[in-house]
Amino acid sequence: MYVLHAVPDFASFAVHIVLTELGLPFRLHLLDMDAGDLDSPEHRAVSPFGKIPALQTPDGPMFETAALLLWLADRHAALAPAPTAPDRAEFLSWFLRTNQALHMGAMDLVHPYRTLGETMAPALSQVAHDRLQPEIAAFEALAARRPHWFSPDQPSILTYYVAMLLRWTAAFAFVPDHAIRLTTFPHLALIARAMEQRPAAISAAAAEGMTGTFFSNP
Ligand SMILES: N[C@@H](CCC(=O)N[C@@H](CS)C(=O)NCC(=O)O)C(=O)O
Repeated sequence: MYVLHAVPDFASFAVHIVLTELGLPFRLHLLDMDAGDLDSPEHRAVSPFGKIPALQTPDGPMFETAALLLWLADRHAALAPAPTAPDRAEFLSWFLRTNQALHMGAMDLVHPYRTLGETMAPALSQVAHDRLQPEIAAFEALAARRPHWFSPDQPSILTYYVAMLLRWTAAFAFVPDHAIRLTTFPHLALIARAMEQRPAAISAAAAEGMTGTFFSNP
């Protein structure tokens, strides 16, 4: 059985949904950040940098959101083009871009004070916002093309990963004026709406205290 080290509404949410979507046996190991659980030896044994998410697998512990999602998709042959599929190349490019640019940008928008301190936080937030706008526009253009791995018609590890990050950029911006909503990104809004209506996402969201339009209009 998999054990997912999670904090509600952290990056573990996407992995939680994917485990549920795949119908895999797993246990949610909820940690309390304020109580110092992320620094405990037990968590550090699975997640050496003390971050969320981490996953205990039959092959050993794993950390990094993208690694977990990709490994689950490959191991269970679902939710991503197979390694030998012709569209694997393009899928992988967008998946890594999500991890490197969207995820990192969202972190700076939500937690700019962690990188530059309280005084410079609004400036970093502005930079993150200005970088994320064209980044999200590129994902909007991808969504308009509707490849089967980034479409409202079926879930993938990419649709769930991006939907989670769009929740963050819309709802958790450190500077409220820098929030990026889906009103000007209609194709991404379609994906977000479709993903939040899937039973797996509804069930994982409910377990983490989220309901309703948690992706499309959080
Ligand atoms: N690159 C890492 C980032 C992980 C990360 O920063 N997770 C956040 C939660 S979303 C965390 O653990 N924050 C607690 C902390 O930084 O102390 C990944 O994708 O897994």
